[in-house]
Amino acid sequence: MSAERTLSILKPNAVAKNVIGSIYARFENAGFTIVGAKMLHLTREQAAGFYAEHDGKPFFNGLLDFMTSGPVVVQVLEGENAVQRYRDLMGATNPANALAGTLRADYADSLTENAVHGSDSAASAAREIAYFFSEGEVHSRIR
Ligand code: RTP
Ligand code: MG
Repeated sequence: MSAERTLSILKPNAVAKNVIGSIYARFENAGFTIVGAKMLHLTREQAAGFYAEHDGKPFFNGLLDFMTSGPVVVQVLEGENAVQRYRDLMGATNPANALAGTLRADYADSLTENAVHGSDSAASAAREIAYFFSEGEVHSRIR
C-alpha cells in the first residue's frame, strides 16, 4: 500500500468547541501528516458545490445551514491508505453508531453535526482536495 491523501474538514461544531488542536493531535497520533490546512467560512454556494452528490436529499438544506453556520478548518492528510484509515478514525456518520475512541464518538453532537468530514474514496479525495487547495497549497511528500 502506498501513501495516499484525503480531504478532512473540522465542521463548525468542532471549531466552536475549541478542539482544533486536540483533533490535530489525534491526526498526528494516528500517523497522518498534515500537508495542507486553512480556515474558511463557507458560503452556501461553496458548501452546495462541495456536497453536490447530496443535492435533492431531504437533509441537504439542513446540511448547508450547518456547514455555513461558522468557520471550518480544512486539511489534507497524507499517509498509508489514508482514505480508509481516516474514515476509520472518524467513526460512523451517525455518532450513535460510532465506535468508542473515534472522533465522532468524542466530538459529534448529532447525525448532522458530526464534527468531521472525510473523503469516501480516492476519486472523491482528488476532487475534494482540488476543490479547496491549489497545487502550491499542498506540501506533499508524494507529489
Ligand atoms: P462526510 O461526507 O461529511 O464525511 O460524512 P459521511 O461520508 O460519513 O456521510 P454522507 O452520507 O456523505 O453525508 C454527508 C453529511 O451529511 C449529514 N447528514 N445528515 N440528517 C441526515 O439524515 C443526514 N445524513 C447525513 C452529515 O453531516 C454527514 O456527515
Ligand atoms: Mg460523505
